[in-house]
Amino acid sequence: MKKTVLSIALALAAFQASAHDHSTHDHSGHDATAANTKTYHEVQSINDVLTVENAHAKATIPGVKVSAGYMKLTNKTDEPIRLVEAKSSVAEHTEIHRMFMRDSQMAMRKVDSLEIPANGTVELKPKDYHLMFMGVKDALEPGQEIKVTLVADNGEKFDVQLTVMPMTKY
Ligand SMILES: [Cu+2]
Repeated sequence: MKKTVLSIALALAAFQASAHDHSTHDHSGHDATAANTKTYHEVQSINDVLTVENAHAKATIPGVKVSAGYMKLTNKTDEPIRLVEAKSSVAEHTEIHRMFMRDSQMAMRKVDSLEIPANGTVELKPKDYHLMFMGVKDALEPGQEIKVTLVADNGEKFDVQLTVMPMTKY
């Protein structure tokens, strides 16, 4: 299964290589990303409904079983999409979170739903919405691909591939 996912990832990466824009990414200072740039998905057209860009997750720190995932989601339909659940086999619990300021400190909480406006976008990014992986089973290593299933309130599921990025990226 893992092998299948990887070969699809490589095929996709090759296919998208021509559209790959390096200018928006900082590739300096982390040699381990040589592998990442091969498997990194700039754009994943999931289906007629959703496009995902720049989906990535943080590598885990040794001994810490928590990670976060980020991506830009584009809704291609005339109806809003409400994501109510995220699932991944890499962690005991995967949740949709949002960071906010509380008493001048950053805090975060689980959100019940994340709305992608009709014909609009939402970005999961540091200090904002993100996926939270808690109870990560095996350390997430840079270059690894992990699958996350996003579930909408109408039951529709979207499988997204996230590339694990080195901690130095943050
Ligand atoms: Cu969080």
